[in-house]
Amino acid sequence: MKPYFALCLSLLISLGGEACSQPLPTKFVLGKDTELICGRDLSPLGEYAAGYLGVTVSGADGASKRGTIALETDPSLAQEGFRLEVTPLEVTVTGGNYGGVFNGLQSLFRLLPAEVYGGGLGREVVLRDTLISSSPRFAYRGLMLDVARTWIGFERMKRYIDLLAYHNINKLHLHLTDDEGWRLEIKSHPELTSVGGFRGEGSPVEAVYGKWGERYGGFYTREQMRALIDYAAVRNIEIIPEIDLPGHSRNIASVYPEIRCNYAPDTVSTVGYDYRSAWCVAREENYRLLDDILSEVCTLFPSKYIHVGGDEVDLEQWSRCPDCRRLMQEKGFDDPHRLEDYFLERVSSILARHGKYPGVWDEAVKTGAFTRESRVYAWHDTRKCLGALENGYQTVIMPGEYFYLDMRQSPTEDGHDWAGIVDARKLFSFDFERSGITPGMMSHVAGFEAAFWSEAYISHNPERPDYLDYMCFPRLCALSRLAWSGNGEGWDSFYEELVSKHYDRLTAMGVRYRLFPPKVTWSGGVLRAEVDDGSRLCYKEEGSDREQAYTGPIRTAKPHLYQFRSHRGTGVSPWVAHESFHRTVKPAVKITSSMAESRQFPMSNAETYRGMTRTARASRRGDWILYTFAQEVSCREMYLQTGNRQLPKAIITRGRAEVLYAGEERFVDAGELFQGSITLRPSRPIRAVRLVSEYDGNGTPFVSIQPLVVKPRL
Ligand code: TNX
Repeated sequence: MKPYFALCLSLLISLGGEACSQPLPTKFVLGKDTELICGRDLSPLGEYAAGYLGVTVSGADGASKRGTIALETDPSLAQEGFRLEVTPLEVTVTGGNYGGVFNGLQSLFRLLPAEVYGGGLGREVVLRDTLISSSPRFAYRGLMLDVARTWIGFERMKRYIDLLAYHNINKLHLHLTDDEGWRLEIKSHPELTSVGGFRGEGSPVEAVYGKWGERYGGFYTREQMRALIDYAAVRNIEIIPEIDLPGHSRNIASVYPEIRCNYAPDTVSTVGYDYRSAWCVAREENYRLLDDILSEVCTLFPSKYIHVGGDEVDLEQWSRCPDCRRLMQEKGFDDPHRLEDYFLERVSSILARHGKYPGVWDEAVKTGAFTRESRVYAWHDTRKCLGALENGYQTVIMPGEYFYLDMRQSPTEDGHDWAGIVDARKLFSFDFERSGITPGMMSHVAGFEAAFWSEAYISHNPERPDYLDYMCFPRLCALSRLAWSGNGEGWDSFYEELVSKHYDRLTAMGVRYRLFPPKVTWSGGVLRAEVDDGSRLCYKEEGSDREQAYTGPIRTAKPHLYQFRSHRGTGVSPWVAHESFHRTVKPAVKITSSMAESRQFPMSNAETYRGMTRTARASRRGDWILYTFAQEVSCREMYLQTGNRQLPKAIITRGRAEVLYAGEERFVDAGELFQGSITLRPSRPIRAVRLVSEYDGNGTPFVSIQPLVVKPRL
């Protein structure tokens, strides 16, 4: 019987026949008397929902006092699809399965005031009659978090699971191991985390990202991971673990050096550190160790797929190894890539014994020989997506140019840029047809995944959640929409929805999201900043950190002295400025060093401002890099950087800068390098600058030198 009639009937009985003359509610009122009803199979979901809605849960046959919310499944609906119906007496959330009910609940949350995300609504809310039916376009809607480079602990991971759940994202791919960290306890080999979980300060695992003076790291115990798996499962999220093999394995190779190839490495260039990162393919004992590790992973994780990496293997290590060469000969392989196939096939057969399939990065299917039972994560570009699809692999679409959340969101912000500039709008614009993916290939598309790689995060204080939030939102809102229903509505419509709905929701969730940058113009001596998203504009002047409210255009002849940003709720835009702020000059400079230059990246790269230079080895104490200017340089600011752009790796680990001012004979100290770099604000013209190392090594076989960034006096 429909509860509406049931209520009428029960009122009839209790009030002796006069009941239906009582006015019936015309709208559903959600309040503390509302009851939530669900069957036993949905009870974790009932508890979850009740916590947010501030209502109580009854069993499936609970009697309604005043309106009910019913959760139920109907297998005739699509998997993960749902129907959400609001009538004056009842809210019904019907799902094709558990995930469908979950998705329907999220849809209900979106009908409620944003405070619902704070838990326990705590006030009455009147709901309009509604009927929403929906089902996802793709079964795979994922986020990859790289917890190996930058550690994200248990509680913070739970928060992320919640945030993903609010966005109907149903896969959390955890990159648990890499050169810089091993983050999952393996009971049969505790050293993997007791040693490999930490780097720097006495660990055989070198610190490489500018955090030198401290031990850094962490890991999930098996019990914690089980708790995360369960926590995620209640929220319709499957955790897919990744153990990155056979490359990106410098960490485990530092803990168990015997897994490496059989030749003496060059450790002169690394100041004593064995930089090799690949497993030896020919060493039989390696497969026993892998069996131990992967068997534990397979029994811990319910997911059908275990991601085993396969990306960016340094094939030279295998070419130099006599054992690997012999194996190639024995097997008749003419290409070292076939060794990767062989290695991963062995790994897959371990997984198969546990009823699991491999997930791999696209390199792993380069030869096309690898098992079709694998799921391919196509990350390089759209061509690689095509390649995997054409070969008939189930493919997760995630080309860096659209889906890499470690890419910067505008040209002057933090983040990598090797795959381009990726903001929410770019992500949202992904188009199958334009990428050459034909309707015939679509059955092989598993869905989308965004990836947050974290080697550049370490320099941004991973202890603060702001950076991760800022890099993930609202780009994940766009991913969620793209994967759930596509981008057919167009960006303008989606942006309008971001501004009118999502920004307030993200604020209620406590997400430190990114607002799009304000527009800054300067004309007729008037500097203006504008926003179109209802955010509050602020500015600061050069030489001061004080952020003041922007109340109107600024009359100035020096627009380069101002920077602007805007705030809305917990969201913040990047600092932006008039283009004159970013103007640089390229004074003629000669760069010399006590370290030899690499052949591949010669000094002329940085000297001509064309690109990065590398030395032929890491720096030792006393090593120097000297920048000599053809003419004295008078400037507002000069930025000298060792290491990769946006990434304090391959830096002069610790050192100082010295300046030779015009007309002087001696270099004078100009300060300590911070993460291999320094910004000078010289008050007098400069002839030369010298960076001097005070530390041995940097965990890599070279120092990178970036072109100077010199800002003129205007
Ligand atoms: C490439 S994507 C990598 C990662 C880096 C990332 C930086 C992939 C499979 N490998 O190791 O963190 O680029 O964007």
